[in-house]
Amino acid sequence: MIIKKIDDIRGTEREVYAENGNWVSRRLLLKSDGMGFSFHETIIFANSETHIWYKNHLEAVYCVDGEGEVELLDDGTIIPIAPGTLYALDRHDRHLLRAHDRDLKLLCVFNPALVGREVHQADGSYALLDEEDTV
Ligand code: 9YT
Repeated sequence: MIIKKIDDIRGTEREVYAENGNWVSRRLLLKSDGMGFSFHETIIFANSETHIWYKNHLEAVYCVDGEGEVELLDDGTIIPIAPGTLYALDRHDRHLLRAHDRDLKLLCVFNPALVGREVHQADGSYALLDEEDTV
């Protein structure tokens, strides 16, 4: 059995900050853990907007704290995000993720699993990487 504690991840390779400063992702499970998915605690900082398009991954996101919204770029639909809400990007939906006036705390699952220190590429995606690739 694998046991991880969030406090043991802070300040390590598994704590990844967005290059634009919009979020921090603490990666509790990665590809190397062998579960077939990765599992992250992600904090989206208050009053931020992030363009995301996970064209190479499926992601499910469950909100446990804060308040924000997702805007789907295909049709402009706005989905309010609050504790208890899950959204799953089953269509690789292009979207904007906004945190309102408090940080959003999200639990995120990625399939295929992220391998390590991925940050968003210019188009909002993560590259598909093998463990030996560096990011
Ligand atoms: C919800 C979302 O996709 N935020 C961006 C960060 C990502 N979840 C990650 O790498 O943990």
